[in-house]
Amino acid sequence: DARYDFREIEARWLPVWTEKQPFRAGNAGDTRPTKYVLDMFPYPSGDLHMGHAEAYALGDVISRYWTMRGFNVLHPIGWDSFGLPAENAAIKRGVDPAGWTEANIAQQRTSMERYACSFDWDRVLMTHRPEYYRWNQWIFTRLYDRGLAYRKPSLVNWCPFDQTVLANEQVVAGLCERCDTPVTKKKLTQWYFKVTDYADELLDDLETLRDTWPSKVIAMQRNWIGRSRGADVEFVIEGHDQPIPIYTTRPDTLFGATFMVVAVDSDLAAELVAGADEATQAEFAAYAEKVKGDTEIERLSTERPKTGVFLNRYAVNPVNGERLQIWASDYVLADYGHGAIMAVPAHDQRDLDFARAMNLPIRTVLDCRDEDRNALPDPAESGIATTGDGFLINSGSLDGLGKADAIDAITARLAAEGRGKPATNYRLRDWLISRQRYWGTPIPIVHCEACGEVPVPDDQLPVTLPPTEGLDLKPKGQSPLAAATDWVNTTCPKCGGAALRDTDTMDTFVDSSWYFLRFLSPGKTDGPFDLDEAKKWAPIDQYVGGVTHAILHLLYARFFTKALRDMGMIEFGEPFTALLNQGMVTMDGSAMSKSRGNLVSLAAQLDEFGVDAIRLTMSFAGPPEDNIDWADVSPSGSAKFLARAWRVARDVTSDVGIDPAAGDRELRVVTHRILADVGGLIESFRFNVAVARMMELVNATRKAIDSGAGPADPAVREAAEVVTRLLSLYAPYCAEDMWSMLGHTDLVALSPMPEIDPALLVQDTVTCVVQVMGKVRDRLEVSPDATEDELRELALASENVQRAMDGAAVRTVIVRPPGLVNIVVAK
Ligand code: ANZ
Ligand code: ZN
Repeated sequence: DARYDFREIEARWLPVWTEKQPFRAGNAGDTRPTKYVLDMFPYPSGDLHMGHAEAYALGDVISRYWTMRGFNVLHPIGWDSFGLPAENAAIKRGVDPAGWTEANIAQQRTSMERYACSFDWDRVLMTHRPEYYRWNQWIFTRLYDRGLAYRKPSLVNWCPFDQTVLANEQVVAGLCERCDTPVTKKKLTQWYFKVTDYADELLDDLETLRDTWPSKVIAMQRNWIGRSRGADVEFVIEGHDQPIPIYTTRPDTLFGATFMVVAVDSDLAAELVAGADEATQAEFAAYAEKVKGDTEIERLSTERPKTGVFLNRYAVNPVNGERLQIWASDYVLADYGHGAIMAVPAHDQRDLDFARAMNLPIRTVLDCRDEDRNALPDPAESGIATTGDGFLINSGSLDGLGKADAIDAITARLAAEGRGKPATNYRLRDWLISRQRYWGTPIPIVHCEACGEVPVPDDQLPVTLPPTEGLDLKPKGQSPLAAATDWVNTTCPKCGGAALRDTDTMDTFVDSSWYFLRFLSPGKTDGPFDLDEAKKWAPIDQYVGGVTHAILHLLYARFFTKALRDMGMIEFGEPFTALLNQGMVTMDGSAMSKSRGNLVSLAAQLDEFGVDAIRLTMSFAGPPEDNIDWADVSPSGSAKFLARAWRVARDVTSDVGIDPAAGDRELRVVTHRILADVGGLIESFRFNVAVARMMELVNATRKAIDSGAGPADPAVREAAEVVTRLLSLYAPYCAEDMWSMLGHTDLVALSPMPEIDPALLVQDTVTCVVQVMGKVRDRLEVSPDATEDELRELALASENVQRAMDGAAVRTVIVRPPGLVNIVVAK
């Protein structure tokens, strides 16, 4: 007998797929409904790893499923091939980033083909190629024209020893991650995209994704945008002509404001301290220096002991005329709201910590209660601010109002007096896209002394990267492109005079913000994407990828989509209709990494167990969003199951195309029920449960062959074919081989899912459990549609029930059709 040999099977089918390219999306004449299934494209930083293997296994189940369900599926792949890994490899090993990148891409592509990814290989794109990044530049100029791309000076983290700009993640406790030098700030003029123009829409549209995106991701997006509604209130400052505004979400607590705090690094603090005595100025300067390198997270932490300096200046509380000390501290941020707050220690924990540390007054202005309506302890004594709802006290004419009413009342009063107004703030900041690095898209702007910033005209795009020869790629606060003098020196597109190219490159998140549109017409030379193709395919029906991209990538892609819509290029405002985030593949509970030494090589796993067993293991390990601990799974168990399924196909002896209706009805019922269930399971991403159902079907078919209807029964063939088709979603090599053993000459991957026979799904009877006083006394086979009355009668007529009741009178009968009757008797 033939034996299951995955190596032989892989060697047989891979060339067939390579030749036939079965997953090309249908072209213009195709009348099938469309589905766009997209896996997040990889960085070509090495060969594929276990994480890719998981993501692509899951994306493939979805994509192959819709193909078999009769959809015209678009399932493309490309490479996010600009960015640091290539540049770092270039610096470390002196190789050319382009060559390094292309070699990795070639290797990853070979691995993807081996892994049987159902990609449309005619649509491959790579973001480092000028034919792609040309359109980044084109879109940049459109954003620029609309005021959505602009330049402004900003502070960046700077390591004075390495002479390099550091990302926030590279600053650890204020020190450079590499050399432990204290990090300072440096002012650089940089390019931004104005994401904040879309803040409300980015937030409000999340509502439309509520049923199709993980709620965790929606919450993360919501927090990142961080819309906050409250009021601006103006405080008069003694010895300062202009009143200063503060932002508060709690204008109801104004009577409890007992001091003010300004951000230590704000212009306002500098201005106020300039009018103070010398000792204060010195103390302030020392304090400002001390907290300079700290991150926003550290500054806002409630755990951190409060520090600050009294500025020897005073403000006036607008509602009661009280004199308030003004302090400078790091727990107030310079770039949120107005960089200044009114401090209400009784009802804000950080203000309370600060007041207790500095011995400042604390006044409770809300009477807050627990669930039992007991008054909460006084914050001044307990050290715990009362932040909940309550009734106003110590607040003059507002006393007795609830929190919400008080917020409205006081905001209206301040507005009427011209001393305040409703205000909204966002945590979201504009997107800093400038990178002082080589391996990215050059910013298509020319700086001309006469004309200023001039966008490069379309017919001069792409602005290609200069060759690396002679350039020092090491990060140094100025782009390596600045040293490419022949490249930098150019003529102004407007006046024809001498001008300089912008030397920054774009953040690689720009590349991934619209690549899903480029897949629609990857070869297009007169525009970024074809508008009709976009109408046909987009938005993406199903996006699959890691939760690591749950904030920035998705937010930026959503921003691009809205901006492109406002340019009239597409008609939708959300790029990803549905999102699936797969978990991570870990080892002994921790993330795999080279430095931990717990890296499992995908290639080695594929060699040992075969592609199908690894793919199946990835899907069967658990719900897709959970992490897979590779120490806990069993690829050899998967391989055994595949061998068992394969032998079922091998053993079928009936011919193709015979009528299964003539066969074993019991097996047919099992087959059609499982077929019906698996569809729903896959559409709800319960891939592992679907595998379990397939295992059941393999077992039932095996049993029918060995000790039931026999290998020639038409129902056995039907069952084996259903197994093969379902299995092809997970284990395409094995399934293709089974399909051919079953006598078919087409590819199972392209064969339609069989029709479900509804007659076989009808359940003839269900079991109704009958209890007397909660004890099971009988089980009745009843119609699934039996009514309450019918069930009551049947139950009371049962002999077993009568015996158990032993002549007692019936008190009540509780009926839950069709499964349960409980009889309560009088005792
Ligand atoms: C008085 C008050 C009383 C506040 C109270 C809260 C509770 P979100 O929700 O994040 O918008 N705040 C304002 N500007 C700030 C800044 N630049 N840095 C740090 N904190 C700042 O928070 C708004 C609240 O955070 C504001 O409302 C203000 O404190 C503080 F019982 O004002 B509140
Ligand atoms: Zn000019």
